[in-house]
Amino acid sequence: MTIPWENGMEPDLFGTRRDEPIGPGAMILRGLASAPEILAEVERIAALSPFRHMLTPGGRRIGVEMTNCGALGWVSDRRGYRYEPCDPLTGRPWPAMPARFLQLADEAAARAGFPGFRPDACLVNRYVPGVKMGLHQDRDEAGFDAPIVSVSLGLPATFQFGGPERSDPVAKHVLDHGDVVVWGGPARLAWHGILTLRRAEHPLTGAARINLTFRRAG
Ligand code: MD3
Ligand code: FE
Repeated sequence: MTIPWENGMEPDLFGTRRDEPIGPGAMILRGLASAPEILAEVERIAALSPFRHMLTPGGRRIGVEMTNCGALGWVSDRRGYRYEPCDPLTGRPWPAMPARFLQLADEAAARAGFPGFRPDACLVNRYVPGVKMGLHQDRDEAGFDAPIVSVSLGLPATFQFGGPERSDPVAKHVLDHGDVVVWGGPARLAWHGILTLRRAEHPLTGAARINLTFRRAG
């Protein structure tokens, strides 16, 4: 099925493409996920497994609030970082991955050159002004063959994207409501982070930014 709000691969009236490669294996798909139904799904997920601050293995509270959907969810506590089938807060399985999430993730990955993406985990991050996510790699998944697809909703944020070494130089890109980014192949283990969110209001999310990351974790 075709997603009706997508713009296809054709140049637009201004002769530009909205699909922006930002490095080997990494591509921004501007505005691919701007449908309000996506935020309605996030509300359904958060009603079952609420956003919460997790603890780092060192015992510090993570500033970004998190929840998950799908067969596996990313968790952090004194015992470490890992994926778990049940929400430690509710003792129940994480909410199911909505069908439209699977469709969106597969569509985005395919456009970026990674067909057949079947994520089994979706980490949902919530940022309020003053919150950031420091530079890190995503390496808690069982394998790195599959890409990661991220969806940004609500307030804009500046994303930092480096290379496979922590000391590699970083490029900055502003991610706006509806922007989707795909990382795979040589970009899969790139260091990345989100700069401190600036105070602002978004008509759909208020003073918040929501980020979905679709992963093949198990
Ligand atoms: C590049 N989230 O949840 S999404 C994360 O906006 C995370 O909440 C950020 O980093 C956020 O782990 C950034 C962009 C992202 C996600 C995964 C990546 C970039 C990535 C994996 C490899 C390389
Ligand atoms: Fe990450």
